[in-house]
Amino acid sequence: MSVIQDRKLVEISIDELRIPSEKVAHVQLNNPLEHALLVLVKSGYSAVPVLDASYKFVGVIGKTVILNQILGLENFEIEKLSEMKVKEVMDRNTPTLTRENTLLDGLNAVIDHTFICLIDDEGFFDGILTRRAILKEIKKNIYINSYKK
Ligand code: 2BA
Repeated sequence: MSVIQDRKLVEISIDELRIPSEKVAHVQLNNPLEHALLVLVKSGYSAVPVLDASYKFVGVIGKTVILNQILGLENFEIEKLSEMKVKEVMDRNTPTLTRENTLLDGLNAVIDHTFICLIDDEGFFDGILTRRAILKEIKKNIYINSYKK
């Protein structure tokens, strides 16, 4: 069933579309790049959240930035994968939302990002909102409304 139905986009909280933190692949600040690349390749995702040791959200790391870091002038400098840590190359400027934000906030955010990390009021990681979840929900609503007419 659609969670939108006759409700406005601003009345629906992101909580209803959230992927909970325990189902989200992540890496930690002090992990070597080798571990992060392994998580990314094995999970199949192009980017995943980065958490600190207390599970607070810090940023995002993706395959492209790792491969760029180890790319030398003529070949890949594979030893860098064990020498460098996630915290040295990750992106710390990614937007976040909370469960209480609305579907409209989520829709605005996923225009420029494939997923948005959710945090609680103390900064602890609280799951993600994906572009797929938002688009699926909006698509269901379009179908429901087109059958009503
Ligand atoms: P990408 O990894 O670039 O994935 C782009 C889209 O490809 C995903 O969109 C999904 O539709 C599909 N996809 C990729 N890998 C998949 C897999 N292992 N299983 C099922 N479908 C897969 P979204 O679902 O909208 O996800 C957007 C982004 O959110 C992903 O981008 C990834 O960076 C992140 N993501 C999604 N679920 C995640 C999870 N459980 N753990 C960590 N990151 C996740």
